[in-house]
Amino acid sequence: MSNPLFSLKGRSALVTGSSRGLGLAIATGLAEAGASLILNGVNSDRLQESVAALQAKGFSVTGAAFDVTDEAAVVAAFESFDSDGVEIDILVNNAGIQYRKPIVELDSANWHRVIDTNLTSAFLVSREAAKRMLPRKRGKVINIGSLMSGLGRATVAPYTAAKGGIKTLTQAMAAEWAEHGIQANAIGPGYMLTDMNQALIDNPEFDSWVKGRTPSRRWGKPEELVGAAVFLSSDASAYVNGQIIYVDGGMSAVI
Ligand code: GCO
Repeated sequence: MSNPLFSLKGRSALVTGSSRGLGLAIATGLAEAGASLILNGVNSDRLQESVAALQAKGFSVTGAAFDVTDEAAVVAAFESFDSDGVEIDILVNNAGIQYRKPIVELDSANWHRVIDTNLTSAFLVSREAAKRMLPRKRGKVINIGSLMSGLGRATVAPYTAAKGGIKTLTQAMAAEWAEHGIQANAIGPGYMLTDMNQALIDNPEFDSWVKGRTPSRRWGKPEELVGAAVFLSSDASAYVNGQIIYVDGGMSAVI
């Protein structure tokens, strides 16, 4: 019998960018902890496949296909949650993309695309969620950062800037919302086995660098984020605000 402190029974969670990868792993873990899940993605076919897969496991899951970078679409999505009587208790801002290019070769369109998807979306979605959480005096916002929330790597400047912003946006959210019963925190994944990283995983030199630089001597598995996500989604973190929990095999702790 797991400790009721970590139970998410009776809670609704929205996870952005959760058709696959880290978002789907986190959504699955929150569902296993008892939450009702709303998956999100822009590709409705892929989204529905993931919804069906989780429903087949007996979880309470629906899908909401909207572009988290499109302000009007975000506002409309929350208005439809309202009209459906859905209250979002837990928001996980996971949507993110990667674009690798040296700064001097980087075009501004791709800069904005990464910043919009990885950072501005967290503002847009959290603003709508918090408008509804504040009167209820309870809520959880979990922003997915990265090792790059605190460290830089060559050729991933927009991703690094966005993830650094995620860390400090989380602190700003805590500053405004903690007194109203809303806990805003972040998770900083390390090098995880995801589609986004496949090119790196397949690169023997990069693969051995990750394994040498990480105390755990391996890449992380998406499901290894679930513990931190359930903790930050549950009553167990009622007095935790503005923090980032690195789930990175120890990479950010060593030189
Ligand atoms: C890269 C990777 C990283 C990881 C992760 C590390 O190109 O270095 O994509 O950004 O995805 O964010 O925490």
